[in-house]
Amino acid sequence: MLTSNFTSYPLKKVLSKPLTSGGGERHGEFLFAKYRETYSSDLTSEPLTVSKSTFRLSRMGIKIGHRSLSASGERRQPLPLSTSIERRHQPSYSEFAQEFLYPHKPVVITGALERWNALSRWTPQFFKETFASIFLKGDGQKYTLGGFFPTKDDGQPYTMAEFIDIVVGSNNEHPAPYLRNVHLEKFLPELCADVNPMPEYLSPNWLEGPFAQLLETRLNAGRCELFIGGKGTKFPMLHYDTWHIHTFIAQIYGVKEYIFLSPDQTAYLYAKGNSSQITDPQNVDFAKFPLYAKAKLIHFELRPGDMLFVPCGWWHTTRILTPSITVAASRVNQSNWKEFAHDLRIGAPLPLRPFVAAYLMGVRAAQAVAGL
Ligand SMILES: O=C(O)CCC(=O)C(=O)O
Ligand SMILES: [Fe+2]
Repeated sequence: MLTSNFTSYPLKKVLSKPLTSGGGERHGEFLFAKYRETYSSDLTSEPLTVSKSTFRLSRMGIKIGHRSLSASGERRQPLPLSTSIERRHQPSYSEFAQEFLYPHKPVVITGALERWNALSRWTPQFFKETFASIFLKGDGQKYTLGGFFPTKDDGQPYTMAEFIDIVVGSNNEHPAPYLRNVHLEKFLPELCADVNPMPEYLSPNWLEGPFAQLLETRLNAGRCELFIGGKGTKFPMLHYDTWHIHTFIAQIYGVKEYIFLSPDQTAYLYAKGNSSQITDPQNVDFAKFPLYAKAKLIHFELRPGDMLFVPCGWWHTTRILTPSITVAASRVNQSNWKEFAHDLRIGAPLPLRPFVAAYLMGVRAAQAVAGL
């Protein structure tokens, strides 16, 4: 448990370790000073709703308070969807930071993954042929953030070949289960080279480094997570990512549809922690969730080569339109530190909050000194 880690971790030792170098001025304080002031005023007034249970649960793995929407009540046609989010081709880092990262504004970046071999190499067929007889299971892996391997009805693991056949044959009536949030480095380390180099937009990463060890074990240091699903497969919940992390979602193969709602829509979403009780945003029981009628949805597709920036606090979920392979990575840095640290603090049991606060101040100070 994180809480006991916090009590036992030697803070003095952490603070006395040597600092890492790197990063540079571009990601440093001047960015914060310049952009944060301009863009953060409405964000800071946003109520933070992460509960103690959410602190312990995964950002995606454990359902909280889901209700069956099919049991009763009025149903309507899917809501009219608003216009899409912005698409940008290879913005400079400072454009990205100024217009999207610090304002917490989503964007689809095109052309960021051009150097990834995965784009030309990874297909369902490639996974089937290369890893045919491996079992989809996470033995020996720490899945603190709810990585999910689908299993057969009797609980036995699929082989990759069996699973890919289901993915390819998937349809809206019988959707394939979702292999999701699986740590690529632990599951198929040989594939990590195919998703390199990481686009600059993912820098800096405060989830790694000698001062962030506790965060590393909880959030896998922001390393890549793998997702494979078929037509009709859905992410199981409408949510925003735990602890107000940002997430970058790189689409390798196939097409996915995303629904987004900005943080200012939270009042209409029947939130329990960072999950909404509304599981399917396009098929909602309005008798149970009348406020949802006011919610403004944003709808768009992600195609191979696209990279989506999901800013902290933005509600989202997805449905797969064609067999799909995706890689995602989480980030915390100056641009969402305040929200992240707040969630960690209020998620900790009351007596431990001062320790959590002290630890977080240490991490923050270390990053500042390192120039990140
Ligand atoms: O399936 C997807 O692409 C969405 C992933 C996601 O929202 C998450 O891992 O938190
Ligand atoms: Fe998410």
